[in-house]
Amino acid sequence: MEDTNEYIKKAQAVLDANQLGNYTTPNSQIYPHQWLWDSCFVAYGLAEYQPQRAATEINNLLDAQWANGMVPHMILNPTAPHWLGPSFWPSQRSSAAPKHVQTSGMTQPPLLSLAALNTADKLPPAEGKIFLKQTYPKLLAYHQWLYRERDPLQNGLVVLVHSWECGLDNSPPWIEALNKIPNPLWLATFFKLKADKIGIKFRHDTQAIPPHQRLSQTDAVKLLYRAILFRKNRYDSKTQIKKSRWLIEDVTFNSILIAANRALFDIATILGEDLPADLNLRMQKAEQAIEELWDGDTGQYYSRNFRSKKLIKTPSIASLMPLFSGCIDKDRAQNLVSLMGSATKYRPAFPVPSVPLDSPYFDQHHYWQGPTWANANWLLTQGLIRYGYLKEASYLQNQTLRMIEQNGWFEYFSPLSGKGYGANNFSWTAALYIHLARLNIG
Ligand code: 2M8
Repeated sequence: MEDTNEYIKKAQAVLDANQLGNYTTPNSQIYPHQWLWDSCFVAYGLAEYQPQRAATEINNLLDAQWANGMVPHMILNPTAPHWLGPSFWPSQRSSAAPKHVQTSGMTQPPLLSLAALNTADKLPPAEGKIFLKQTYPKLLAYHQWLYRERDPLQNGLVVLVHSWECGLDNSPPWIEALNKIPNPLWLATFFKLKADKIGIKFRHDTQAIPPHQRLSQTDAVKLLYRAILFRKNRYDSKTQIKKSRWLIEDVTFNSILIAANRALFDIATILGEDLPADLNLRMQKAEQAIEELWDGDTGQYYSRNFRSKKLIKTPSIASLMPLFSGCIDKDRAQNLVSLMGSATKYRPAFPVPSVPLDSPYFDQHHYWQGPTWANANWLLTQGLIRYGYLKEASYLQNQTLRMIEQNGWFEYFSPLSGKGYGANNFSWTAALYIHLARLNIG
């Protein structure tokens, strides 16, 4: 058996192969742009051996920051033929978009402050401080944008306008909420005539990867249509929140944001700065507001429909993510750990499946509706460590490493057999392999 160092070298080769100038694509063929949370995960891996490249990765994200503070979820490679390229996202429709680069019009889970703090920690001390000094105002503006434009009720929970923002594109709670909204007549007719099926031949992901492993064509058309509606509103959050019915206070996103708020606070402290009082207040509110997403009957957290204010009680891996926030109490954490250990739900041979095994949605091959993902396992490992569940964290760390070693650098894996699916040579799998392999849980 090859030893861990050999695998780390292979992981580094994956990250090199996917490097494109100042950033690392998730996979150079299937995902030829820069993605926000992918690059944050990549920065965690890079920081272990090339912290300067991790800093460059983060700086490239921040260089595309919009004037209102938003950091876009995709920074586009103008020459790549891809369905979500510059012609799909004419970011110039918003006056807040940067002129020197083309981007998407929405954001993604806000791991940035965490990744920046971790990178600074791995740089030589003086360089780390300079890096934080340069990035702090931008990180601050990003957190301010999230609470100013996405928390309209000022309750501490941020609202997402599209499932691409939560990163778990076709996760059952999001799809279920979407399916409750009637389609306009032309789209309903389109589906009735099965005209959406024609498009699958033109999707470059389904040309390279068996279609049943990818987002279904019906879901893909619906997600594209919802993004186009946001584009029509010039990516203006206020207008979208006023008009759209597909608005969700997402539990994964808000859990990550709470952890990132704490990192932003730490960065401010290192620099001798005080966070603005109103932001501080909202950050405190957020830590209490996550409790509104708790459901006592089923003993887990859920995302909430912003319009109806009802929890979307469809189980998915998102229900476990408040462990990452670090702000829930010990009893709640214990509940989630027990849930994660349940053999009929989240504990197959290669945990943690993106939806529980007993869910009607569960399909071991199908994108965010069953497979195990390295980034979700990494978030949960960090959460378990935060709450002192070291045995459980080591188990998850080991299973994740073995799964990747035995099956390759895939985008996602069967939780039952460990077999890899989706894109191969996937950056966050490689980067998080490196980070997890070096993580000393004790
Ligand atoms: C997937 O999302 C993009 C759209 O943003 C896509 O479907 O093309 C998701 O898995 C997302 O979490 C990820 O960041 C992105 C790139 O890896 O791919």
